[in-house]
Amino acid sequence: MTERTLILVKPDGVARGLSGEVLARIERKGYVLEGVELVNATAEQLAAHYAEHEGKPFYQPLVDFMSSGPVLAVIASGDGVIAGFRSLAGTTDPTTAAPGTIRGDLGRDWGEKVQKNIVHGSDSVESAEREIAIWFPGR
Ligand code: RTP
Ligand code: MG
Repeated sequence: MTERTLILVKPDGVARGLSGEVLARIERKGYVLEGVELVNATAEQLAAHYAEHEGKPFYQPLVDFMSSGPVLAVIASGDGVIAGFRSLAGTTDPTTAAPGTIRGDLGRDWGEKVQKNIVHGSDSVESAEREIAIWFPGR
C-alpha cells in the first residue's frame, strides 16, 4: 500500500555534503520526494521526535548532536517505503551496517558518545505520521 515516511539527513550527513547522495538513493530506489526542507531543529521538535528515548544514556548526546547543525527533513512516498528506506539506511551502528546501505557505505565510528549515522527513517506507519506532523506541520 502506498504510504509515507519521514526521513532526516542528520547534521553529520548535511555537514559532510551527503544530502544529495541520500536523496539520489531514495529516488533511484523508485520512491517519490513529497517534501524536502533544510531545518534548524528546535528543542521542542527534538523532544517530540525522540520522546521514546527520553531517559536513555544516549538521549542528551543525541539531542545535542541533532542541534549541532541543520538537518534535511524529507517526506518520501511509495509502496513499502517505511521498511524500504530502513533497509536502504542499514542498521543503527554504522561500523557493522551492511555495505550497500547508506550507513554501511558512508558511516563510521567517530569515537563519540552518540552514533553519528547520517540518516533517520520512521519505523512504522504510526511513527511516520507522528513525525511528519513534527517536521512538516499541516502535511
Ligand atoms: P533512527 O531512529 O535515527 O532512524 O535510528 P534507529 O531507529 O536505527 O535507532 P534508534 O534506536 O531509534 O536510536 C536513535 C538514534 O540514537 C542514536 N544512538 N546512539 N549508543 C549509542 O551511541 C546510540 N544509540 C542510539 C543513533 O543516532 C540512532 O540512530
Ligand atoms: Mg529509531
